[in-house]
Amino acid sequence: MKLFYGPGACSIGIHLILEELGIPFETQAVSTRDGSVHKPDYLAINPKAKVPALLRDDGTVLTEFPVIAWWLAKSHPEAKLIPTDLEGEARTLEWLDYLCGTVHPQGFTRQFRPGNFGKDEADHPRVVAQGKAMSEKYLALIEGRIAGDPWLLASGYSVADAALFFLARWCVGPLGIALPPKIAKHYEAMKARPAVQRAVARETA
Ligand SMILES: N[C@@H](CCC(=O)N[C@@H](CS)C(=O)NCC(=O)O)C(=O)O
Repeated sequence: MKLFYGPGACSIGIHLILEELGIPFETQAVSTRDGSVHKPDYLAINPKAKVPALLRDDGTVLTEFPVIAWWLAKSHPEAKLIPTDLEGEARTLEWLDYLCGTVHPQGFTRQFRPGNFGKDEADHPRVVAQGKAMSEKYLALIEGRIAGDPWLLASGYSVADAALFFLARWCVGPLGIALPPKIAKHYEAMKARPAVQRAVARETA
């Protein structure tokens, strides 16, 4: 298997899940900052021009963070990265969908790529400020719905935690957004996991 990831991008979440599984995998960095995701070589892998993308051992490529996370967890039940009961699985997918499908593209992408939301550069500071306000609102909602301690689900660690990690990492890093207490505790607990440390070290080497 080979993970295509962008240094500093959301794909760190899939990277750390692969590390949690303890299976062999390769990685290839594709920058989201210099336009590499739009070059023909990468479009041949993922025509959506996004990371993460996972090239599987059968030669097929899987895209979309929530689906890759779900597929990896379900393919390796021994790693216990997703609850086995229907309700627990549904709650995991609910988190993944919200974090990757709403919080990331609405609140955070406005701050990283204001040009996606308005062509006029004069509007960009307003778009960034709007994205920050939206992100803070989303974080407050997430804070109130964390069911475990420190993990998102009361049942324990799951692939959903990998999605909250990349969002918190952006807050603490480039965006300078203060984390509410439970999310801050979650972030510290994620950073203490050896699998997370290995993924971060590879991406920042
Ligand atoms: N729906 C995709 C979105 C992934 C996504 O937005 N990835 C960003 C990096 S965090 C990206 O590849 N951006 C490149 C670009 O928009 O040019 C998923 O959930 O995997």
